[in-house]
This record gives sequence, structure tokens and C-alpha cells, in this order.
Amino acid sequence: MKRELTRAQHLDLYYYMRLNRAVEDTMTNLFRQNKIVGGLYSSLGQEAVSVAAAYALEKKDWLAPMIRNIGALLVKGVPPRDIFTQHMAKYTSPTRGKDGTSHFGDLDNLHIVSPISMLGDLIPVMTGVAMAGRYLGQKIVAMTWIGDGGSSTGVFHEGLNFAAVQKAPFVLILENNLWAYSTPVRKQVPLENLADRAKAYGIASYIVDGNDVVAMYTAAKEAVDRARAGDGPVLIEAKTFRRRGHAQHDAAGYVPVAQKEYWEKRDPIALHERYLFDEKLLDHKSKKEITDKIATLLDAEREYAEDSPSPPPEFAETGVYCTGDACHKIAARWERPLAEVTPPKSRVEAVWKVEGFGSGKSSTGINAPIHFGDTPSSNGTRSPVKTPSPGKKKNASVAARKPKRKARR
Ligand SMILES: Cc1ncc(C[n+]2csc(CCOP(=O)(O)OP(=O)(O)O)c2C)c(N)n1
Ligand SMILES: [Mg+2]
Repeated sequence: MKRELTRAQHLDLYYYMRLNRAVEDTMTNLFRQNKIVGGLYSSLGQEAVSVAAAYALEKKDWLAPMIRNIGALLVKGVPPRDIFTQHMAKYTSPTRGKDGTSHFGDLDNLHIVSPISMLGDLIPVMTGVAMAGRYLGQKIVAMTWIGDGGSSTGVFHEGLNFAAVQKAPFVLILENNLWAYSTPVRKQVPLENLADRAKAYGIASYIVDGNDVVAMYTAAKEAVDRARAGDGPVLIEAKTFRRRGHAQHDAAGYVPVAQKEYWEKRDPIALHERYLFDEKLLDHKSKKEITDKIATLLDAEREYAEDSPSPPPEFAETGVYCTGDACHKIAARWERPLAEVTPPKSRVEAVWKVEGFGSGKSSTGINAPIHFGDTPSSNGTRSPVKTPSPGKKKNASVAARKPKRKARR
């Protein structure tokens, strides 16, 4: 299977994992210089889970990251300066300095829903996004992440059941990094495989080595394809390890040394790099070029963030209470006539077909447009979205938990 990715795809995965790590290393330095305002969470050793999953999405698809998914933001197209300015609460940041962590999104262009602190709540939110995409005939997939600890919240179960019964085109990455703060996974759930949670809701699931970026991508791509095809939601359990504490303040002295050492040897970037060298997909010269490219980019982006102003004091008064239009841009965007989707006509069927779920056309006979600004669709056609083609799927490293093709409802 590994050979079935193109060289460019292999190198993309490598580049984004390296970029992910370098962005976080830069922020660790900034934190130590007291320049990071809020909490700083590390995804050291988990880069493959974020990068490969997001790499399986198309541009029109939607994602919502959790605290350890900066890699997914980078793949989706968020510039590092947004991540730096956001963590430094600068006026130039996506939230204009109102928030000091990763609570930001981009609904208009990149299709990123801002993370929510409450663990699990993004599952019903992203299920709603997936259903809205179907309603609009956009054939999109929505994706989010949840931790091993987060998979024990009530809303995880309510949300996943809701996604399952709605056959929502939704992919959930369960990032099992063995710890939820200082609680080891064994002490909070009596399951060997957290993918078993999917059985309760009759949905497909995979177990994958989260430190093998190609295996992770292969599973994610298959899951995304199945969700897009109308097979319903898919859960992927990525087995990995949190190599740092919960956040910068946590030295994680409670983690056994042997466990740390075991996983340090399974560093996802080192593993992929070794593979690329063995397969002659990377040599020392191109490795240096990538290193230099990342260093140059991040130097400039960090400088931009450091030189950016803090918000003016009077800005603190604004945005505290919602003042309607002047406060935010969020408003329902009806793509079909309101009369058509409200009683008594509200039984108009969905734009595209999901087996056993419903089918039909919109009143104009065309699918609803997708808002990128780059996809004019007055005649109902869309510009094709380029997506990497992984070829056939036979990866032995994706553990054999082949779910039934058709999800039970
Ligand atoms: C509903 C809820 N309960 C508790 C918290 C506090 N909290 C934030 S992260 C965290 C641990 C999460 O562990 P896990 O889900 O395994 O994710 P990881 O940090 O390992 O990526 C806790 C308890 C929260 N944000 N939301
Ligand atoms: Mg965890």
C-alpha cells in the first residue's frame, strides 16, 4: 500500500508532520519566553494522526480540530502566523486577541469549525455540519477528533448515536494516546480497543497505528470515501501516545519511564523518514531543502506575530454581549427558498441520495453552490476539487477490523 501513494503525497505527509512539529517547537520557545498567553498543548509524537486524517479530506470538506490537532489546521491551509498570533493573543490573530489558545475557525474559506473546550461537543456539532452539507447537496464530509478520555463523555455517545441514525457523512478520529490528563486509559474504560465503542451504534470502525502516517492516511481516506458515498459515519481509533504532559504546566511525572521510552522509539516523523530514505523517495539534499524551507517560513511567521500589536484596551469592551449584525456574521444561509423548507412544504426531499435515507432534487434542479469564492456554479457545475488518489487499499498495517460495508441503522 505504501507504494501506492505518489512520491509527492509521501513527501507532503512528511512536510506537514515536520511543519507541525516545528510550529509547536517554536511555540514552546515562545511559551518559555512568556509570550504565549493561554495554555499550550503538545501533539509531540501524535503528528501523524492530525496530518494524515486531514490530508484525506477534500478542500470542500469540513473539520473541527481539538487541542492536539494543529497539524490538521496546517494541512487545511491555516498559515502558521494565525496559530502564533492566536496563542500570543495578538490583535492580528483570527480572534483579534480575544482568545489565547486554539479556539478559532474559518467558516467562509477553509471550512474549519472552532474547537470547543467541552470534550465531545464537537461530535453533534460536526454531525450537524455533515447533515447540512447533505441537505445542500454538497457531498461534503465532516471530521473531528476526540481523545480516549473524551470518548467517555455523555455527549460522545449521544452525538455518535445521532450521527449513526442520521447516516451522516461524518468521520470521527478517536486519538487514543493512553492518557487523559493523569488518568491512564485502563482506569477510565475497561476496553482493549476503544473502536469497540462504534459497535454500540452500528457504525463502521477501524483500528490503526497512529504513529504510521501512511496507515493513518489509508484508513482515513477509506473512511472519508465511505462516508461521502453515503455509508454513514466511521470511527477510527488511532493508537498513539502523548509524549508530553497534558499542557506545558504538567511535567507528567506519573507516566512510566519505560512507556515513554517505548514510544520515543516509535516517533512518527523518524519512522516515515526512514521509510522515505529506504525507498529512495528522499535524500539528504531534499531533506535539507525541506528543513530550510520550514525554518525560513517559521522565522518570518514568528517575527510577524512578535511584531504584531496587542489589542487596544478599549477593544476589551466590545464583543462581550452579542449586538447582532455588528457583532458577528453568523446567520442562516438558505440555499433553497425558505418556503420550501418550512411547513407545509418542508417535506421536500434531500438533494442527493443516501440509500435508505431519502433522495430528490432541489427546486431549481441543481445542487446548492459551495462557498469558496472559487466555485461559481450558476449553471450547477462545480470546478473539480483535486484530491490525492491513494490507489487500491491493501495496507497490512491497518488492522483487520473490516466493518460491514453497509452500516446498520
Ligand atoms: C466535558 C469536559 N470535561 C472535562 C474537561 C477538562 N479536560 C480538558 S482536556 C481533559 C483530558 C482529555 O483527555 P483525552 O480526551 O484523552 O485527550 P488528550 O488530552 O489525551 O488529547 C480534561 C479532563 C473538559 N474540557 N470537558
Ligand atoms: Mg488522551
